Amino acid sequence: MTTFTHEFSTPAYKGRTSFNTGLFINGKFVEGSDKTTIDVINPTTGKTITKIAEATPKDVDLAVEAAHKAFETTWGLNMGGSDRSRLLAKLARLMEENQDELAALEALDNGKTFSWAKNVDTTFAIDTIRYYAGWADKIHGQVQGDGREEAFIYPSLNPSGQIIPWNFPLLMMAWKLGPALATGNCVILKPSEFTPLTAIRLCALVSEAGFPPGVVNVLSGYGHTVGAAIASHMKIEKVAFTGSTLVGRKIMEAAAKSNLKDVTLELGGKSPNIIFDDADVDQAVNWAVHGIYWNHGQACCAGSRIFVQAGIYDEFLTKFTEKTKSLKVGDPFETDSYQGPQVSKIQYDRIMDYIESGKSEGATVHLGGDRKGEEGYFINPTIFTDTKPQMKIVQEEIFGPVGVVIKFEDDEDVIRQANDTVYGLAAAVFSQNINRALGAAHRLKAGTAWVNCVNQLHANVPFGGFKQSGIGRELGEYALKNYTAVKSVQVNLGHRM
Ligand code: TXE
Repeated sequence: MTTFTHEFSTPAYKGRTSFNTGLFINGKFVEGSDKTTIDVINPTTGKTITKIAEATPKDVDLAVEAAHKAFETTWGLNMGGSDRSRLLAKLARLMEENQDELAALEALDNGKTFSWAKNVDTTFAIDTIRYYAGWADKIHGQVQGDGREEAFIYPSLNPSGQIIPWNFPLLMMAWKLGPALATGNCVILKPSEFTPLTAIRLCALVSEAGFPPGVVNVLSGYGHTVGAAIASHMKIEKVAFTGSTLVGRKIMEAAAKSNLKDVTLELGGKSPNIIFDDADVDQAVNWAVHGIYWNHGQACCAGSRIFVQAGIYDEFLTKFTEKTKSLKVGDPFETDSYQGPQVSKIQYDRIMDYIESGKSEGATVHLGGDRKGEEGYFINPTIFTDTKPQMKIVQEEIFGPVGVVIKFEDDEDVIRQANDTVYGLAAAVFSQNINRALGAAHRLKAGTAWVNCVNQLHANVPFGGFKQSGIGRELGEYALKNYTAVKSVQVNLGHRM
């Protein structure tokens, strides 16, 4: 079994990490049943960082068995909410104590900057676990009755499968683990094969916090093998997935064809960011830059279609271009880097193909459109103008640092264009007229509508998509519904037949 040891000696972080890279099943690190491994690549250099154990469907069976056993003995209805709360709070504290190391691992295999990983990803992940620690002893049902009978409606708990992507590895894990563990579920979680390091490292903290064996199982592996085995498993009663719409469909199909397990999906987006002519232009520029370039454009809610009203279009484009030029693209461990490499060669190629398609369909590359440097998967922040509504770069999720800036004339037209996509994850509007802004927010078909801001996410605010951006909501009280099933127990209070 392999151990990953690494000495970080960078401007942003100095420190040592060393941990087992096995699968985490029933509270122990183990090899995969076929003893195969996966190479983890550093996107900054394109070189291998380490090898991790690769799970197979046989390992899914082992994890499911462990989860069922834990559910029947130490977890589920066998541990009270206040004890689950205490364990989650302890996990949050351990994450805080190891926050720099977790942020460094995130920067290493994902390529995001250490400072974003520390100040956003890991901080928000800790907040999320702590938020759900608060819920664990407040999960309750209802009592309803007509005087002759009382029906107690309370949650019954299922073991759940969770499949997460590579863009916010630790954060997506926290979004999934928090509500599942708070409600007494056991979990079989598959991290992305591109970014498994923080998920594996977190397992040691889960053990240290005192979660019973089998409650959290983490299986690194590929989607078409382990992910598919989770989605179609007959003894997993729920699957929660974040990733592409393409794979989301497969998950739903597998759930339907196997045991009709409950499904929640958080999928792609092509979010509109609408700047009306009465917006504070400088603020709108700052937010729009963050909207599209945050996390290298690899955010499902990225404001990738920037609609700007004709009267301020030239001023906005000039200022937006200047601000975008000022973003430093470089090593994620340099303290002044804003943007690191894209996560993988596959993702890099996918984005460059989109840039080529924009060019060949006749859009103008206003800025960027090329790679940065010779090593790793860096792409310069890119702005397209002169687009047409049906171009691929306007309709499809690029998931890279590529924004399209579109001029519009009137409010009606921009709402129609903004809603003209298969997605409906998020949207933003900028205006100093509150009636105009709220009116637009109301009519945008999106699970989240931001007014005079973008990419604001909080543990207590639900997040999820309309249309093909997904099913269900994560975060907030809503996410508890993803892991509970209502049971009605009806009690006869003396009514005789
Ligand atoms: O995603 P996949 P990819 C979008 C984004 C990106 C595109 C492709 O547009 O360019 O998807 O990225 C697992 N059964 N998003 O190919 O494949 C996989 O191992 C079960 C948006 O990397 O969907 C990983 O753990 N699982 C998104 C997870 O699914 C399967 C974030 C996501 O990978 C599987 C990521 C299968 N058959 C990409 N195939 C967001 N909503 O934030 C793969 N997986």
